Amino acid sequence: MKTRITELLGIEYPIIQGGMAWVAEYHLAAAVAEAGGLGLIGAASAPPEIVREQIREAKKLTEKPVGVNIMLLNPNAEEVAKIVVEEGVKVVTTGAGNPAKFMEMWKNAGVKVIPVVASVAMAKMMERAGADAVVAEGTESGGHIGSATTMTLVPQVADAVNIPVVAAGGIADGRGFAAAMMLGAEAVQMGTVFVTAEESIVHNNYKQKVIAAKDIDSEVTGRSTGHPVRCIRNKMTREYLKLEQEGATFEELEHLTLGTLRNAVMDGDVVNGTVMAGQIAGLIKEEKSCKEILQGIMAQAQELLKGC
Ligand code: TUI
Repeated sequence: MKTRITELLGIEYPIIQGGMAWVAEYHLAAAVAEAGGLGLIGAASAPPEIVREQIREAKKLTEKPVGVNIMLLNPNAEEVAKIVVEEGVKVVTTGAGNPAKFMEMWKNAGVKVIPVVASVAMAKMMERAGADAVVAEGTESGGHIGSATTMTLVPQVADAVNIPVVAAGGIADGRGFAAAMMLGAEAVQMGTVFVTAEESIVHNNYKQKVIAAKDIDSEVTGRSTGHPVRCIRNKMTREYLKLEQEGATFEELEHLTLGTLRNAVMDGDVVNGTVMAGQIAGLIKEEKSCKEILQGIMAQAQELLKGC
């Protein structure tokens, strides 16, 4: 399937892997790239030199394009922004902020820039700043989220900008992919389904927690702090939401989640850890390879989109 996104990125399928903190490391990114999508290394809060190392390792595993996601809340974002240029990365996505100050450097280096946005205003601002495309990310997504749903955000962003739009949030199969195309998207970005991929290095407890999740097992912590984060309900979210309801301070709440995503992903602590995942976790029933995930989605979507 050809869209402006497959042409822009030189990929076979219009599917982008989310730049998930701790999860989106080079094995997963290379596997998605080899399967025909755009794999991403999630820089998240990693030290800049680790990001450089990850980029180099990915290149050893695949010659296909692998991008980097830069999380703009990271105090090291500027250093990582320079490293992607030094390492010859061809595609950057950004999250949790406004990447305008890095745009000129990236454009001069020929890097394709795809900011993740959660509003029409931000999408328009990114187009004006020179973005090549935007990811319109709905509140169904895992991790740090905005408030608009994918169903409402994607068509509004598609109407507001001329650059291609990638839909994210709540997509994990061919039906979601086809629906996104109907809403005006030219690609999808998915995170949660890749958490459970065979090539994903997350602890098995984390994968099983996503696979066991049902439709309404999702919670959002941090609405009161201005940093809403969607994750799967567990002991941590129950304690967090109770404290939040009781009017706990930002510091008290931060204390409860500091380092807990790492603990869940790396050590398998899915009781006190933060198990970030989107609302679509309930749809995911088994571990599959990235190739099976991409080919399954494309086959189902192409059948549904016949005649469209
Ligand atoms: O960035 C994400 N998802 C993330 S980042 C992350 S790491 C983290 N861990 C703990 C606490 C907080 C973060 C986990 N998940 N998605 C992309 C995204 N970007 N969603 C929403 C936005 C966004 C929000 C506001 C983008 C721009 C924006 O603009 C505000 C501004 O600066 O004007």
